[in-house]
Amino acid sequence: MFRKLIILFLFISVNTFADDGSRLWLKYDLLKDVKQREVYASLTKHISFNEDSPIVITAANELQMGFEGLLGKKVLISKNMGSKTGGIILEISADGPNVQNLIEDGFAIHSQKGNIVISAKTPSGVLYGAFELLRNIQTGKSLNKLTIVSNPKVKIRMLNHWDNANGTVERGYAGSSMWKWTELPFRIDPRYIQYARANASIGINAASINNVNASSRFLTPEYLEKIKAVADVLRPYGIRVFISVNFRSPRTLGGLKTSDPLDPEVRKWWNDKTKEIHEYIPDFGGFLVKANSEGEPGPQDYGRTHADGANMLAEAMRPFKGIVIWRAFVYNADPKGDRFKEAYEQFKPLDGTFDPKVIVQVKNGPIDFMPREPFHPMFGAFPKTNLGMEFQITQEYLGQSTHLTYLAPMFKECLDSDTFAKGKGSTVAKVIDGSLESHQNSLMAGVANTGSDVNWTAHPFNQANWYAFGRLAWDHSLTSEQIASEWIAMTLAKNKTAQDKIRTMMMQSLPIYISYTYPLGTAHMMGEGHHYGPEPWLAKSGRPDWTSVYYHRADSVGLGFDRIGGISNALTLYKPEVQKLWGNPEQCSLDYLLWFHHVAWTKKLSTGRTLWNELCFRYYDGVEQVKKMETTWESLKPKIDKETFENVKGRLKIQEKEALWWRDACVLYFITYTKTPIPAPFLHPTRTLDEVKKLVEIYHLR
Ligand code: BDP
Repeated sequence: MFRKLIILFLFISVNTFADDGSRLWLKYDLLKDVKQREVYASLTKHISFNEDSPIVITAANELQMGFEGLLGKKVLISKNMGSKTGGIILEISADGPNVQNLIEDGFAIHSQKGNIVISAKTPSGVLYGAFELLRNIQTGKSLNKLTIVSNPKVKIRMLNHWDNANGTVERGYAGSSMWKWTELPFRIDPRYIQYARANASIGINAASINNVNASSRFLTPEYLEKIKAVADVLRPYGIRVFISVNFRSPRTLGGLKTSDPLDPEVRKWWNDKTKEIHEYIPDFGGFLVKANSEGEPGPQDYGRTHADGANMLAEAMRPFKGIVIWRAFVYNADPKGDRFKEAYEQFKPLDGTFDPKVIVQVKNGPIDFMPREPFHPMFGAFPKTNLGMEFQITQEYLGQSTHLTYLAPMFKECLDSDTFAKGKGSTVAKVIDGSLESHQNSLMAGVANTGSDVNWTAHPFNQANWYAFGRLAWDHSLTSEQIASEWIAMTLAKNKTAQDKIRTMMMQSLPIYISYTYPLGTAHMMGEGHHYGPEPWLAKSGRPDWTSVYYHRADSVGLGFDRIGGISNALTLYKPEVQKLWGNPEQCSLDYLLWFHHVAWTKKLSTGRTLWNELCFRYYDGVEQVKKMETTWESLKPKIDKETFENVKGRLKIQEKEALWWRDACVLYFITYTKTPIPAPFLHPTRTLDEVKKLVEIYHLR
């Protein structure tokens, strides 16, 4: 009787187990299908390796852990398998039919003489191969007759953490910093290892650990000790650490009179500091620099250029493998200018003057991580400079941690854009993977969305954006649907119908978000400072280009920023083919229309509606679509873990409330210009513009 009770208790506890999301996509829960488990088990009877580097050992351990969880059996690891079959061989080798086509970090998986061989030229390649094999099992793929050859398209696949020494995270929406600086180097939080595993599983091989608005403190011996401890944890997972540096450090830290990059003492200071860092972290990745941007110090403070600053650091890095990542996110406060053009204009004369060790990191669009931006005009216009991509995974302008927005389609839209730099097919992806101009260094960075929250990203679906970023950095030709399918199968649901529904929800989520926030190519209308919720009426700020009216330019005639003529002419920064695409308001895609044109409220668009009616349609429809997402999610209840289900359900409710906030704020504000009623069948909002303006206080945002 007692035994029966225990069994019953175990049964109940297993079935009520709530998933707190902490295991991300590496859940390794026992596969329910016994037959399927047996098939996998027969192919994974042992694990062996031919070279015991720490990274290869990591790979073997990960496989062991994965098999134990997924297949419910402990598999032994040994050096050299002998004549056994039915196992996994991890093999570092320089040649061989599959290995010849591999570059650093690439891997091949094939069946050979009754075993599955994961081969690579480097230990990290073996690690990525091991995770690929596990992913195949997690997503229920067959392991028979495997022939996978996979090379990363981009060399440095990196997360940028905007984490501060005091534990806060700039634009972080998932708790506080995951780095426990006060505990380091003495205590290693086990989450660092989970973090490393998650990154390695999607091919991320670099992390800058502190905010780009950088404190010099990170270069002190005290902090280098701490960063070394982090680097030691990440190293066996193939991840190299970068530090964001403050350009004024020679003065603030070194006591010098200047930080002028051409001053010999300043150069010596950086040379010595770089050497010192390498004593702590021999495989140091390099520096990430935000200079002369939003008040940060930089070479222009001394009448020098970005290239002078970057090249000085590159010189300090010369004896080592590391590199210098120099951000192109710069803009001056010129009320007569157009911020769209600032970075291009500051950097264009410097093309060809940067040291090969420098990568200029460019945000995907010309303004600032807006939900939809045309690709940055620097892509395709700097043939002699290594250009890297900077995406924002943390959803500063994309609903932060309450709105469900799957970002892979946004990343893809930018990567797949054609710059026409060298004729048709010169995509942004080819610029940043180095293939268009045969550059050796290539980079894709993503501003991380990780924090101290148990599930890392607050919104369970935000995990998918971290996942998608890594997968696309590895292979930008993957489709958003493919990536979503993988992620769903590994995290949320095994049931096919449920998977399909969730994928559809994810694929529709970004267009829905854009619809009730920034339709038709509007931009930068969010609340001041906190960047949450709408504030299209914002007309005064520290700088004109921090207001909303600077961007939407609403007046009694129409809406949108004329970048064809007028003060801007920004469209001319693009190649003629691109100009043709966006230059004519009759032909310009509605997605980008108001980025480039000031369109009359009464103008009939390709949809048959006037601009005003179309705008209203999108705002109202966006809200309805959120409600539909809620209904879909409700229908998935029996198929989803309870805790995750309730978590998402609650956030969708907030999303609905805030979609309404966006809708009412924008239509009530723009109607003051159009003076045209909201078209039927939509009903005029029940609250007034003044009431909506007060919401920012009611929601405690200000
Ligand atoms: C902006 C953020 C700000 C960052 C800046 C940057 O609001 O917090 O410091 O980007 O990228 O979008 O440097």
